[in-house]
Amino acid sequence: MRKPLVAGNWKMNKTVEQARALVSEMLPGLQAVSEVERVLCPPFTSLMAIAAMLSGTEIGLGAQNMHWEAAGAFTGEISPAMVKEFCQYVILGHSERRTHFGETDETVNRKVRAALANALTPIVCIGETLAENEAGRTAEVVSRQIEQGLKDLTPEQASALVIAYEPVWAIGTGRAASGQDANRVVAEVIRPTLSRMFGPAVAEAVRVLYGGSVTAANAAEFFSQPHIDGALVGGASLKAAEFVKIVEAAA
Ligand code: G2H
Repeated sequence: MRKPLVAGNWKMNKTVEQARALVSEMLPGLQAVSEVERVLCPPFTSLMAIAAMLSGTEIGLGAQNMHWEAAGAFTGEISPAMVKEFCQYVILGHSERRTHFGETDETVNRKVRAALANALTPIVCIGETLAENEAGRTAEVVSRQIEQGLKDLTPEQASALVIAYEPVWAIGTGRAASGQDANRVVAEVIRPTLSRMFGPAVAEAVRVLYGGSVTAANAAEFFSQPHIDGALVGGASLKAAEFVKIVEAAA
């Protein structure tokens, strides 16, 4: 019922020339897997070039961040309309943005509302740190991130977004959560929180991805879980053959 989605978060990697080469290498493999919604999220500087390469394909393009304001004196920032020129998706609230750039649930909420108002699909990242996990605070942290990050959305808006559950201790560390553990958080915390806020139909309809050290070797373990609808892939999305394998595993 929920179409699987696999997005590649390239983070701060690839010049335009390198980005073009990577996309050329993976494009034929990606195009063959139409059962999966496929999204590439290169850095801002490559969006225009990659948009041109993806034009006429069903592969989506996403930015990794944006500001919530429409325009103005915000040096170094990118507006929703600028993202919308090239993209259909935008990753918001990634833990690296929260940790290194001071993003909070409140700023994530502003960005989510701005993305939806500009007809962009937000991929909203949530997840607990290692210390929170070990202190048994996963449910509290994850539900707070949803309650505050998705505050004041209508059920219709909420049903249009995508959530990426990324336990912070699993990101880029090579130490993925187990499929069962991730599924349990989605089933017991994420969907019930969405249900309380927006009703059971929305909670069932929203796609929830797993993120954190997903590889071709472990992807199937996540995709076989009933509540996990795909993945937000970092490091492994920079390797063409491996990323195609991950997308194939979601089909
Ligand atoms: C988590 C993920 C992509 P990686 O940040 O968002 O990255 O797969 O490298 O852990």
